[in-house]
Amino acid sequence: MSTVHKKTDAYQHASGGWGSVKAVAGALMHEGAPVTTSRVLVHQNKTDGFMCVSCSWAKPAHSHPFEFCESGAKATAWDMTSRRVDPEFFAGHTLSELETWHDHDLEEAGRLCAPMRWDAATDKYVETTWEHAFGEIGRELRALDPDSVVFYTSGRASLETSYMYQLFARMYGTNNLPDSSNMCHESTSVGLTEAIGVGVGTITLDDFKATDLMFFFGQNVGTNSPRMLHDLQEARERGVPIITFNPLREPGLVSFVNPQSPAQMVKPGETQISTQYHQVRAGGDSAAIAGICKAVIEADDQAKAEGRERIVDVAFIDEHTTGFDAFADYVRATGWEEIEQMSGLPRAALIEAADEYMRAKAVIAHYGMGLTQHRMGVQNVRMIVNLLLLRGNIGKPGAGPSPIRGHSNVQGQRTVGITEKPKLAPLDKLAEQYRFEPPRETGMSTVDACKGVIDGRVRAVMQLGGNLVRSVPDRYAIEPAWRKLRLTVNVATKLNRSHLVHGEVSYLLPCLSRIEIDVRGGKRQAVAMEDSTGCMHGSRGVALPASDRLLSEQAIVAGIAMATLDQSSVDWQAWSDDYALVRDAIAETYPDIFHDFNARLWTPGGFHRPLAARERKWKTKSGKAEFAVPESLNEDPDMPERSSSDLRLFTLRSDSQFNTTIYRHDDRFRGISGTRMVVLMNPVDIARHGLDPGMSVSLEAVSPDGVKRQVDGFTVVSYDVPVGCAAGYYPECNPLIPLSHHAKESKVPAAKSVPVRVVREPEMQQG
Ligand SMILES: Nc1nc2c(c(=O)[nH]1)N[C@H]1C(S)=C(S)[C@@H](COP(=O)(O)OP(=O)(O)OC[C@H]3O[C@@H](n4cnc5c(=O)[nH]c(N)nc54)[C@H](O)[C@@H]3O)O[C@H]1N2
Ligand SMILES: Nc1nc2c(c(=O)[nH]1)N[C@H]1C(S)=C(S)[C@@H](COP(=O)(O)OP(=O)(O)OC[C@H]3O[C@@H](n4cnc5c(=O)[nH]c(N)nc54)[C@H](O)[C@@H]3O)O[C@H]1N2
Ligand SMILES: [Mo]
Repeated sequence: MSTVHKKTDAYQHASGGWGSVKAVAGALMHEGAPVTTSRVLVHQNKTDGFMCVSCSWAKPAHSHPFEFCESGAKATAWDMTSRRVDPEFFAGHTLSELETWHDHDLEEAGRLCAPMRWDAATDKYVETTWEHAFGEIGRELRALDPDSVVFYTSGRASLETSYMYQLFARMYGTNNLPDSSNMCHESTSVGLTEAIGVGVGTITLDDFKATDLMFFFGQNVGTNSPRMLHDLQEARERGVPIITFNPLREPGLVSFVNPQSPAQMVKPGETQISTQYHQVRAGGDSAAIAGICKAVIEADDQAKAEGRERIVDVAFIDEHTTGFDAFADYVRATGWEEIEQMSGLPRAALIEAADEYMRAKAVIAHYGMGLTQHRMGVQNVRMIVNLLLLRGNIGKPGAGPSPIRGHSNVQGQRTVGITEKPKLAPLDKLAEQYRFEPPRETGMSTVDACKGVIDGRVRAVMQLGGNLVRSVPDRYAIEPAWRKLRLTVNVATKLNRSHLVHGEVSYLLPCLSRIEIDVRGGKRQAVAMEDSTGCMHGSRGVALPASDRLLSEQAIVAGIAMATLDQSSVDWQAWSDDYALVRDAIAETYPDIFHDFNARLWTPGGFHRPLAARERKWKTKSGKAEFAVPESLNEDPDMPERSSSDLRLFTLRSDSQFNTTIYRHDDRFRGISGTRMVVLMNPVDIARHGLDPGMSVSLEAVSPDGVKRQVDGFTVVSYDVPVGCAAGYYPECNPLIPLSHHAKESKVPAAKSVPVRVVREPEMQQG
């Protein structure tokens, strides 16, 4: 049986504090470059420095002396490691052997150093030249049907790289431009666009100063966007309540000690973060929000009947919205019994939240993967909007929806055209600017691309960052299918599983990290990104590159474009030698957002993109903000009746990982160390299944298609999870998720509600 060191009291301390300082120091020491790395950290998220490679939280105009957090420092240390995966490393290992390594060990082996080509005779990656790599990739791509090629982007690439990449893919002939947001906030892009006419959040950092209530739905701020804790702490010090909905009591959402506040560090004064904490059932958020809205509407009905001041914002609703009456009728008609059953929360708890909501004049609703990664993920987003619209909480200071994005430039990539959906890209403008006919058919999303790899329609996959064979669902079907591809090209900083599961022709192309100094055309280059609040920032690397054979992502995209396209009106060479020219091109395509891009690149605090919804202009079908009646409060209405022993598994990140990158096998905040192969269960369910904590179990998916999906060697951990739910780690649990189990409209894999059964492993395996 694997060892699980779980403190019985989980993590009793606030997040941040000395634990965080110790973790940062540990990460720097471990990666072997403590002095230079700590110097580098001073430049993190500063106006003239580099944008952190971790999350996408906003960067203030007046920065703290150390504008980084534990997670960001770990991510920086990870990139700045002194270890190298150079051609000598690859000479010592076949890919079949490397496949036996753990994911953590692959990445920990160090930074990739030189362009490599897979050699079939020796089953090894062998060093090649950039020229040869571009030449062969170009020849391969020219021989393929563009619709059989997929160009994936993980969310780190800069605005400049992303713009070049989408333009290249479209000039080549395809809209197959899936990206990480297809697995992440696509439910937001779809839901918010339908509801308020913009696919992104509408708040800025200034709104934190004007708000008087914040909601937190399914986002784990202490681990995944810790710099935001400063903003939350300041709001809490002003007395702003925070109401959290999360199946787990996440320490970072409970309380916080600011490691950069000497006063808090010396006399441990924690800031309580959440003033109400509701442990909603996984997938129960639509029901919980329906309950809050029901309480608001009922209070409003009463106020109206008694001739008192109305509770809903009647003037706003009349002038700015459609669909209010139908929505109000729906919540009136929905019984508390159904709401309680679906949300797992008592009526009193939802009324407590509603009372606070009705007292507040300006409300922000933050949310994350706990809301978007569900079959009803888009509906969840629409329910957030319904809640906000009731009291006019969009388009005024201190109020609005706040989807907290993941990767550091995932939002920006969409802004500059990385999308499989032609209607989201300015195709007419691109046609005119570059004198070519862009493809008009819808391309493949990430889920579609995976289906295409499985059914053979896809012949080549290029990944600009990312680790698809690990991050997507249905790993046991994905990996064998991936090996049948004709061409795989990976642009990456570190070795991962997707580089080992390769096609007949396979290239591994190492790129600079954003932290590193990038000199092209004799000049030190800068790049730009967009944060979660729609703000654009410049970023300039400060560290020496890991190897002299690395190229920037811009240069790699340009190199492949030149080798692939017969002719092109773009001077790719000039663009790859001077990124300011790319910014000019972006400004020409998107003048509203990016006019004077180069001049505004270093604006302290960044420059904002205009957002119509902030001005209460609604670019929706009706021209108004739209209420939506939910289809069902059940988290998966299409799923046939399930047995009462099934659990609803939600997959999580620990504080020691960045997506598929596993720094350590520990989860400090949740008190789990030494392994990630655990399933967190409520003691009631443990007993009901005849199990004991510490027991070794298998997890079996309850799959509608009859395919067996199972993972073994998991240890039962007793944890404060709602009855009927269970939690496990991403990506270890990904083999359990059927590819078809995704949000209905947005196709985001429903990683937060996977029906599973827990099965005791045979006694002999119990060891
Ligand atoms: N250190 C670090 N930072 C990261 C990342 C990382 O891996 N490591 N990843 C980055 C990326 S790409 C992203 S998208 C973000 C992700 O950041 P988050 O959006 O925080 O995503 P998760 O950690 O997957 O889980 C979110 C929370 O949702 C809760 N939850 C699960 N199911 C439900 C539900 O049904 N309802 C509700 N209300 N809550 C639920 C979980 O308990 C968990 O606390 O973080 C980014 N930042
Ligand atoms: N079960 C489950 N599955 C999930 C999720 C979940 O919560 N549960 N979350 C989903 C989410 S929100 C996301 S965003 C996806 C993420 O999925 P992906 O985008 O596929 O994966 P990452 O782990 O972010 O990618 C890590 C790799 O990117 C490369 N890399 C790092 N930095 C750079 C760089 O600067 N440039 C380049 N070119 N490469 C770089 C490194 O080689 C590293 O190994 O996973 C999704 N999958
Ligand atoms: Mo993400």
